[in-house]
Amino acid sequence: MTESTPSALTDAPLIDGFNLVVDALRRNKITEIYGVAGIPVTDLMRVAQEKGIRYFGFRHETSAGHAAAVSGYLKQWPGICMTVSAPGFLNGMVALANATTNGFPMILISGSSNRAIVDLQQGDYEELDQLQAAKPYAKAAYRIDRVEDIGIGVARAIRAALSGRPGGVYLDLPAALLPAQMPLAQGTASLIDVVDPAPARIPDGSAIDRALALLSSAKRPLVIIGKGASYARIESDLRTFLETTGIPFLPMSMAKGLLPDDHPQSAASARSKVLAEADVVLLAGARLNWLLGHGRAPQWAADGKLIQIDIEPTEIDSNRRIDAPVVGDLASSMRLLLKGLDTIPVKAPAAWCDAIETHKAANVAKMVKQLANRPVPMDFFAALGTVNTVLRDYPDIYLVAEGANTLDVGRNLITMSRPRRRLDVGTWGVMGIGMGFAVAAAVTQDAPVLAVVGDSAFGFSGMDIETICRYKLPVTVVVLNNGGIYRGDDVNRLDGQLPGVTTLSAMARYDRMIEAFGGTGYHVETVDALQRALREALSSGMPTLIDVSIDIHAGTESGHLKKLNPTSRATVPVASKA
Ligand code: ADP
Ligand code: TZD
Ligand code: MG
Repeated sequence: MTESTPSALTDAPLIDGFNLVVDALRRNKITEIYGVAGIPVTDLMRVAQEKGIRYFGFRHETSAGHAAAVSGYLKQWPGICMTVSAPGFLNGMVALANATTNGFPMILISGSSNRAIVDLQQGDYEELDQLQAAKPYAKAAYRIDRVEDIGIGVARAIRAALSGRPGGVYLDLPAALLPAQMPLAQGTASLIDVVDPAPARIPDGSAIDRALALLSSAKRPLVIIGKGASYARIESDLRTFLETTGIPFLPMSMAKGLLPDDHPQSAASARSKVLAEADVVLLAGARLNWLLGHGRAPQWAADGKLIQIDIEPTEIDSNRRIDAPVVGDLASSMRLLLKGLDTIPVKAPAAWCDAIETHKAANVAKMVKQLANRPVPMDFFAALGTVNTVLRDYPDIYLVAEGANTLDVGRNLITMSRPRRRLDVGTWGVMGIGMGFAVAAAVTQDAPVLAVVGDSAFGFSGMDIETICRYKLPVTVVVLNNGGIYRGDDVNRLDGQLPGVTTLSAMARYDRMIEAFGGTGYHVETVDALQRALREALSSGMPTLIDVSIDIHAGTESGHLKKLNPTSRATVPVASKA
């Protein structure tokens, strides 16, 4: 950790790799690092902390990685996760791969062992060829071998994470690099301030005209808003575009709140109808992956036409023909579409909007009836409806969501009114984002956070409530405890006394876990008790966990993904053992 040790030969002051890495990060607006300490990065973390970067130490690298990823999503700037070699690195890889899949900019920086020994597989401490291991799952992967290349290595990582479709970048720092020294003046001069790493990509004028012409011919137009639009922060122009044209919109999960869920043009409560009937659909930062039935029948009208705005040219035609591709960044594209309305006006036909309105009203009435129930034990509707009631008083709260029924029912019931406030399992449906996302939302947004998680989902990152308590973050965790993955009433088909495949402990008291770390716990069994506990938790602004007892028979196998699990044996009667 030498910043100014004179060189024996020249007397010139020296700087080491520890300081150069930290200086390179600081010069590029990195203000937080999430990680788990150990050989060879502990001192790197200490130098970072010494020089003013906030360091958040986790209990598991996957949580730290998820924190870095969601920090990237919220800040439009790479979040940094730092891990030790081999096992720590691999724990972080889940988060890096998830970031790449979702388009979140992050950099996983990992120390690595002695290259000469690793490459000959001679059995070094924590031996692993990390660069090769990272490559298939990262948007880009680099190793910095020489101290004079630290500036370039960090610059490349930042640019790769942010440019085009953002993603996860791996940066390998061999242990020997960190104490290596070079003259201070040259070292400082070697650092790079990254300029314009996410340049605008202006779409062609003809692409804009083609898109508008198609929209203006539509009888049943629809706009689908994805998390690319949330990331690109286009809420203002998007709203003007939608309100000028009157086109109904459907937000993808993490795009909820970009326009308020209660906006009159939201078609969320008529989702199946609009997908099946729309004749022209504009995709704004959303991919036609499994979450949208690949854009195909039976969910979609087979003869509908599509417009897709995306920064990634190869996304076009990936699942279905795109009639009017707009390859460009969403901010520029939306600005040009809006301007283009002067010459090519677009107006959604009233008959279509009225039909959606009627359908919505019927669905909303059904939901209101369902929400009036207050069963004991609670089901998912009662619990999540209550969460929604309380959150009306907290429109700025960041909501983290994971689980199956907890996630799916919550997505429908919990309304969002501000952009980028809903953070969830995203494209992969990955469990374990909970505590990491909550930490990063709390520390980067300086705002209260509510994590609503299934009891299984909580288990993947639950130990990091200790992290939440240690940093005294304003995070409330609501665990919907139905004693299982999906449901708590699975049976062991061989021996009914033993747990079934999806069974967890229904009598588990997750609230007592947070008490062990100095936080506040509640255990609730009724709607009223949940409402009271949640209000107290949110007004305290302190780490709190509410264990919510849910009927073990509530919920469906695979949540809303039943069709991906068509041959489930969950409902097949257990064969007699006689
Ligand atoms: P969702 O899960 O909400 O449907 P996806 O992650 O599938 O969203 O899609 C997001 C899309 O947005 C990706 O294809 C990505 O390339 C694109 N995207 C991300 N940032 C931008 C941007 N600034 N401009 C244009 N497209 C973007
Ligand atoms: N492992 C990982 C990393 N991600 C996954 N998605 C799964 C396993 C499989 N899985 C799901 O897809 S949802 C889920 C698992 C284990 C948990 C559902 O149970 P829960 O939610 O208690 O969190 P509900 O409310 O009981 O449905
Ligand atoms: Mg559960």
